Amino acid sequence: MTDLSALPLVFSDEVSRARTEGAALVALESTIITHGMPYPQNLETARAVEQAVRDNGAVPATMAVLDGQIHIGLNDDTLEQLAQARNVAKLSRADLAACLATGGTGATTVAATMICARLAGIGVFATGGVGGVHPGLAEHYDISADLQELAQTPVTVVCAGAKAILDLPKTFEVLETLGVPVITVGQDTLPAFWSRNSGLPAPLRMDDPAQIARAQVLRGALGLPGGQLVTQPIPETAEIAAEVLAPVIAQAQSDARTHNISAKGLTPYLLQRIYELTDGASLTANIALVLNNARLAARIAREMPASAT
Ligand code: PSU
Repeated sequence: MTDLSALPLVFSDEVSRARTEGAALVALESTIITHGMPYPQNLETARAVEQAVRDNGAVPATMAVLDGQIHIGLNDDTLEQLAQARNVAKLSRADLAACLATGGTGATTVAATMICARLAGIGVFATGGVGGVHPGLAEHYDISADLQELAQTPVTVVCAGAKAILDLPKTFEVLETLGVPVITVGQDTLPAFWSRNSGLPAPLRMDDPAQIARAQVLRGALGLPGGQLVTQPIPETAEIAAEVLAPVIAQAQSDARTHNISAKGLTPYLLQRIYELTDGASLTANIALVLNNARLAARIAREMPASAT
């Protein structure tokens, strides 16, 4: 067990109350706010996602590191400050402790949010899309730390697949190698973030939130480390067809190469470029899929016993 007293953890009033009452909790990340969407849509989305969790019977816990403290749940003022802040660090497993030690401020990626969720005893987390294997692996070895985190931290992550800017076949191969259950909800093929269908078969399909929660609990009981990746397709009315998006993604990737963008800067750059190239349509889709994932995560969280983590 982690010694929580040694950690600078700050719980929001809403999350503290939920913990006392044993209410269902859903973790939310902050990198999507600081690096994934422009202001003010990032703030509006963060608020709407929290509300979607509440409307579906759970309590939201948005994670961030502020002045060297891990915040589990943010109040509205803090959410607003974060949404407008510039040059906030993007924290993953490798830099979380260093940020705490130096009193820094940073937004949590999927990997860092999973770590914070586990500390807070939260077993379910909703986001848009996990990181993965970027294309051109031979020249630029870029694999998101999110994948390794799924293999070791027992949190069920609800997303709309990996972002379509990634090499999806390689991303799901890596997850298979790492022994991460990849579960699709409602269809037999993996979704592709802005589009419903990646053309890749879903390794597992489960449509019942109670079964998804139970599978996470049984993983723990079996002595298997790690979480599960739940992939839910974007709502039909909000999707952008893969054929429409493919040339846009190719253009954004070519622009990233021209400007020598890599490492932590790559995903935010590509998302921003695709937003520009689609006249904002990619953002509208991104918002719709995150909200949809928040609703499902709340339904899974309600089925998860507090001791699941
Ligand atoms: N989901 C979104 N938008 C985002 C992200 C998720 O809809 O920006 C963030 C998550 O924080 C995820 C990160 O961990 O993108 C992946 O970044 P990278 O490829 O650098 O690992």
